[in-house]
Amino acid sequence: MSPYVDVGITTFEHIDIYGGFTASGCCFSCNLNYNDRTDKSTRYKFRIGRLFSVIKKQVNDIRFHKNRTMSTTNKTALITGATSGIGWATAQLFAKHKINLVLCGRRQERLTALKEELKQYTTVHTLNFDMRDKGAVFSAIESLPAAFADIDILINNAGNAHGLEPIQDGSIDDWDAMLDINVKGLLYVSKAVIPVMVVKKRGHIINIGSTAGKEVYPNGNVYCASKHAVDALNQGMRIDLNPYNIRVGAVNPGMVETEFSAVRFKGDEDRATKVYQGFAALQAEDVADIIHFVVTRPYHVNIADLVVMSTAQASSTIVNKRND
Ligand code: NDP
Ligand code: 8X3
Repeated sequence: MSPYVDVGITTFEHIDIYGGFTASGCCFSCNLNYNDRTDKSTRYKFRIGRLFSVIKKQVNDIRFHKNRTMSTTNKTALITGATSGIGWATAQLFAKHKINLVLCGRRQERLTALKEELKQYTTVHTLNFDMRDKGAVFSAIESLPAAFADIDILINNAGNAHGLEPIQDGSIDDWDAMLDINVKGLLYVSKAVIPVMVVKKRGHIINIGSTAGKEVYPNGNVYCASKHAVDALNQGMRIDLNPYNIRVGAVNPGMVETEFSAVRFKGDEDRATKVYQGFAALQAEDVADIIHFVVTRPYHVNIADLVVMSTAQASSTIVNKRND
């Protein structure tokens, strides 16, 4: 259809779009001269064509500035480590924004409870696998029903610290666990999900790193190494997936009050609780809010690398704790 519309001049003198945008302002910007009634019809057509393209652009600008977010309704997100902490809170928030969910973890009873709770908001599918088990990761993701297989958002969240010992006293089993889960498991899940995104030339991967991936602290050695690896993989994924229009970014929290320290200290709840005493630590919901903010930016905006700490924390080792 031709963009040129043959209308009388007075017809568009009173165009009013979204209250307040009038033809006079528009004509000013496209330099249409009302009084030049001697112009040939073709020149009017040309100018009216320009007028309509200016109107279209301004309407788009108004819409964009009114709501600078991207809708995630009916998108599908796969979240690893959804049975606890940051992953759990992200699943809750995503569900309330009608994002279809694929929720992963090892604790089946928690996955079942989550699905039961969240199905009032969105569709939920659960996958039970151990991130260390390469075969299990691939067969779980390959088993996704069609309604959940087209993943738009991948939250690489599952992971933990195991132990807090000087390097000479560290447990090899702990080292294996951290490198196998936090690094290799993240790679397996990414390898299984990325092809879908490459084909459609669209997708968003958020890697949950840590301040431990930005600086090393005493006794953090292998956990810090695993999170430095996540930092490197975040950059590497962003570079390699750049030709495919895929967004890749990391959210790197400081201390968050979750089951993280209970796992690190192997169930020693007293020691775990003390980590978060005397200051207002980040909560899992704070990080979930940030993850939701990241995924709802307009598609041309990619938050590549974000660090968040509680106000009381200045670095891995400097935390302003009350002495009471
Ligand atoms: P939680 O311990 O509360 O949650 C960890 C999640 O990871 C659980 O859902 C757990 O599920 C899953 N997970 C752990 N091991 C495996 C495995 N082998 N296979 C499958 N899933 C596994 O900790 P957070 O929520 O705090 O941690 C989430 C992420 O945030 C981690 O990557 C962590 O390193 C990072 N982080 C945490 C910080 C903190 O201070 N809490 C700060 C910075 C980053 P299940 O046990 O059911 O398998
Ligand atoms: C978790 C935060 O400071 O315990 O990644 O390493 S910290």
